[in-house]
Amino acid sequence: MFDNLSDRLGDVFDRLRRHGALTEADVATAMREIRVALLEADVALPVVRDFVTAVREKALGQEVLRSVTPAQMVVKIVHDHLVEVLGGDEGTARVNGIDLNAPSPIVVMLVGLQGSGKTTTAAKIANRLKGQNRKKVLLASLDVQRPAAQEQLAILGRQIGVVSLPIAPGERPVAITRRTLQTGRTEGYDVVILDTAGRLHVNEELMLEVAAVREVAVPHETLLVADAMTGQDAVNVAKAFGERAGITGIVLTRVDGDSRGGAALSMRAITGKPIVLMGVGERIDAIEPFHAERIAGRILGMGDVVSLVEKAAETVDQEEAEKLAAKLEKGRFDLDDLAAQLRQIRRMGGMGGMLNLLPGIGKIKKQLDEANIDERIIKRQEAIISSMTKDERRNPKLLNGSRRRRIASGSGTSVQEINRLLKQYQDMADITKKMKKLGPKGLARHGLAGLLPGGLRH
Ligand SMILES: Nc1nc2c(ncn2[C@@H]2O[C@H](COP(=O)(O)OP(=O)(O)O)[C@@H](O)[C@H]2O)c(=O)[nH]1
Ligand SMILES: [Mg+2]
Repeated sequence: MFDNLSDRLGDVFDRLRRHGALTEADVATAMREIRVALLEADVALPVVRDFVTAVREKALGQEVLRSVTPAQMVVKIVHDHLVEVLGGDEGTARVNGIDLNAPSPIVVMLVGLQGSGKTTTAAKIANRLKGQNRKKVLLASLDVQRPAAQEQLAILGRQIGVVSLPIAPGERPVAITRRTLQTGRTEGYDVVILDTAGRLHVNEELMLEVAAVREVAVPHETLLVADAMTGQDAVNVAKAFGERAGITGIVLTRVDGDSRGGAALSMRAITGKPIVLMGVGERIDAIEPFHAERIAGRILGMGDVVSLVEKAAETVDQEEAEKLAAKLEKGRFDLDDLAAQLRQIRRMGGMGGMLNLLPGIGKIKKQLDEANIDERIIKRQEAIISSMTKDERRNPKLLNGSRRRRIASGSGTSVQEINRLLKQYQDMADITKKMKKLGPKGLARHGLAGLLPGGLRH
């Protein structure tokens, strides 16, 4: 997967690398080429458009770190944005693609078109949950559409030593579902996996069947199984299922045969649902959890450049802190500054220990505690801010309802989260204004000197 896209992007960066400093024209040319590369990789048009816009915004606003070249900087920006588009680390809370944080039996329902790989995937997931996580798994086929579909699952189950629900000829999907849940409860299964029937295309009959089964099953996970090789079609299917079937995640299959990778890049952005697993072959063990970071690395093939820039970024923490201090003194504090602070907090390993270093910060501390700040939340907040345009970051007053909705879908968050972040920002901005009034001496008198970022570091 991604071979062609990798090559194309490699060429773009090679050309950039010859320059000493990036001009606006360089960035424009690179973005044009990245756009073509993404389109050739079959990435959906709106996703390409947003991608290019976001990267251009970041590239133009970005100061080049000491000790890296501008081109390396662009590689890093493209990498980070790829990770974001692919869903960041939202999949890491899952175990083999499944969120196991629910009472047993956890119901997992697989939906998708005929031939997308549902039955194979059901067995693959069952095999991993049993082998790696010691889960007691029950498989059940609701596929009464295709002859022998139920036998297919039973055979796979026998191969991996996982029980499948005994077949009752003539039984309808909803009745099979009831019997599966009953068996799951009475026989103490941890996870039951429902393998549903597909159709050749998304149609009303399929959606009604899925809805009827969902109503009875109340699945904890509804995973769409989609064939990566069908590219844009897979994205359209995902969109339809996302709107009608309440999917919680996506399994991309036949990734082994997909050299373009466009589906992977578009899915998360268009549906807002995470890709949780990738099927990489016909064998029962040919399935992998989806790691956005790793996939982005594979697409770019420039891990060394990315880590180089990351190292360089660490060394500018101090510079950032000093700049922020200067802004605070002038009583100016925008969302770029908040993002810089969030980054620092994350690098320093979370809020926990750090807050204790700050005297006289009771109000903020309480808010942060209430907001239950942890690393994942901070990352989401960073994602929100980086989905904003430069103007919006400078001037948060621009953020009306429709902009907030756009940012929510761009960052895979919700409008409520954005509202919370802006409230937090407003509180901080208010404090900086007060600090300005107090002046440096007043700050010291109020024991607030520690609030200045220079004071965060020891
Ligand atoms: N190469 C490859 N083949 C797969 C993958 N997943 C499923 N298949 C094959 O796709 C075909 C259809 O799979 P099946 O599970 O029956 O699809 P269903 O109709 O959605 O249940 C079978 O021949 C599978 O072996 C995959 O990740 N890679
Ligand atoms: Mg099947």
